[in-house]
Amino acid sequence: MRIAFILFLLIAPLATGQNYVTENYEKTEVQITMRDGIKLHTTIYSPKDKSKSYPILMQRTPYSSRPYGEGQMRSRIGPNEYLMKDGYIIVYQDVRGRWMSEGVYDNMRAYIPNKKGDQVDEASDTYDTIDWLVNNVSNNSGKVGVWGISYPGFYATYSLLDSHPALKAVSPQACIGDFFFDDFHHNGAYLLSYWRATAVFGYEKTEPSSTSWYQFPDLGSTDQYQFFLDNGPLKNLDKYYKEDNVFWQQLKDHPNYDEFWRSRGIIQHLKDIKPAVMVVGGLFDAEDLYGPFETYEKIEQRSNNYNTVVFGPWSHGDWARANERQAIGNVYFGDNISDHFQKDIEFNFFNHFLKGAADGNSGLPEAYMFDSGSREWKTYDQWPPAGAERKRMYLGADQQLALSAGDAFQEFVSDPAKPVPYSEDVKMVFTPRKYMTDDQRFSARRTDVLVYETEVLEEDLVLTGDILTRLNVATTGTDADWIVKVVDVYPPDAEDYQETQKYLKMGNYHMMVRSEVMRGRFRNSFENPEAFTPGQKTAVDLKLQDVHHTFKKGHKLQIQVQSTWFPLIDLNPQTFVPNIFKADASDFQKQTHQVFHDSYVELMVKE
Ligand code: PG9
Repeated sequence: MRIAFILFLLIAPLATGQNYVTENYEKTEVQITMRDGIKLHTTIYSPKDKSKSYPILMQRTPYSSRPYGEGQMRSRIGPNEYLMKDGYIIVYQDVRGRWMSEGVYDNMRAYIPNKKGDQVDEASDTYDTIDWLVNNVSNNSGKVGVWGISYPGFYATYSLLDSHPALKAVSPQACIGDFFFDDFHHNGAYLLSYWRATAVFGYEKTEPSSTSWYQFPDLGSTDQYQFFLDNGPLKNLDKYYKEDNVFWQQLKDHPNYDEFWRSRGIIQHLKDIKPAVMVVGGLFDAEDLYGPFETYEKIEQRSNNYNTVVFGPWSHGDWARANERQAIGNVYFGDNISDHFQKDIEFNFFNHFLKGAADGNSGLPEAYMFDSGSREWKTYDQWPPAGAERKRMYLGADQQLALSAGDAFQEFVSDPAKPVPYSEDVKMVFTPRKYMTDDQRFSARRTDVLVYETEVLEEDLVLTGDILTRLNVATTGTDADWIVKVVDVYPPDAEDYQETQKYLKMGNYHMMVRSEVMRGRFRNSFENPEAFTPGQKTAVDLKLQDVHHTFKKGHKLQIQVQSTWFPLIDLNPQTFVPNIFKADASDFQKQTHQVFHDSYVELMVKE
């Protein structure tokens, strides 16, 4: 009896959502013809109540326009239940070249400014789709919103370019900004942990398809660390892709930030935006963190439209799920945080601009930011908030964060044969999603990780905004990666949560707050990599994405520096080669690295 009841509780929300849609919406599927004649498969859910008109909410996706229950991953239809029940026309579209749509797919298709004749990109496809919808879908109010998470978030951002006049509100969420800084690379280091995901975009379908046409390689291992360590250089991985995976080939052929990647970045085009925008992201989003922060910031700098930002204590896409307790790994943040977002933030944003006065006064703040240390929402009229001052802390001797520079250095041996794991529990994953709050004690105790920390804080230290790092380093080699981690060291008597595994207690927990890598060859230019001169002191600058975190009294702020982070990122041979994707095993050399005590982090401290 008890099992059945539990199962009902688990399925009920889904069923409710599905039953509500079935009872109150009707579904049609159409092929909308683009200006170049290509037809895009579009699914339309319209309220059965035809006595009213409704705005349109659309998502364009490479992951199929079919919702949950028809073999797809979505747990429900629409951006959230509150909007569904308030009454919207919900539209999903397979983007060009994916699933049931015609045409040729182009991964992160480059935007074409000033398009001529039947030149097309995702902006023109969005424009042509919206034009058809407002002129052909019954009971539509003539106002359109677009939303999307992750890759659909990229298409949401894209809808802002050459936008249709009916497009009034857009919410890019965990939106990819640029594949050289989101998802597959971080500052030029390749995300090896994403390697299996290249299959999703690596193969062309031969005809419209309602079933996936690509296959994931069978690696025969659940231990991602050991699998990739045993496989050695990246070029040894080719054998796992049965036929040539186009995207994997592109990754190998374009190791630098060349025109192939630059042309596909969308951030550069974000100016003179007209629709209202609400950018949403997760402070612990391991896939797309660069994209949402950069999207909000560049729109804020170069447009006068209504532009707001929301960041919660979420991993990738958590805010769209109905999870009661919000926790990431061992760290618990609170209850009903996603529900609050859906009901009080996302609902108000779209209803204001698609059903209300559509002026700039949505009642929402400019920045709705969760503090991942004090575990509470805070709102600001700008981001980063006023009153935040840059404070410099030096990576000093004796594992201390110092207020003045030292003149010596600390050194460590970096061995590609025994790299620092990126987590204590490195399973074979599709993409890494849950490591960003993991306990960092395991790495702090390794001899190839340098540690610097404050004394026990005598009062709260509130960090907001980005963290700029200047590493002054030297190496016996000619290439190296530099990873910086910002860690909140809990006091010995910190409280435990139900998420805490039975063997792990939160006393002295080293919570990772932010982390980033700079592939040293790109320190001066992402387009033109440069070798290090052995033994020569060299500056490496590294920006860590924004944080919003109170290091509470009794905690310590800790910085960790290391040169391997495996297999989150691939191994740097530590000898300069033209293309690491084509390096030989003999190129991978143990080297000794030095970090000088005039290196520093610059934190934005909010008084
Ligand atoms: N940005 C996410 C992703 C991209 C490519 C491969 C795997 C994941 C996403 O769209 O979910």
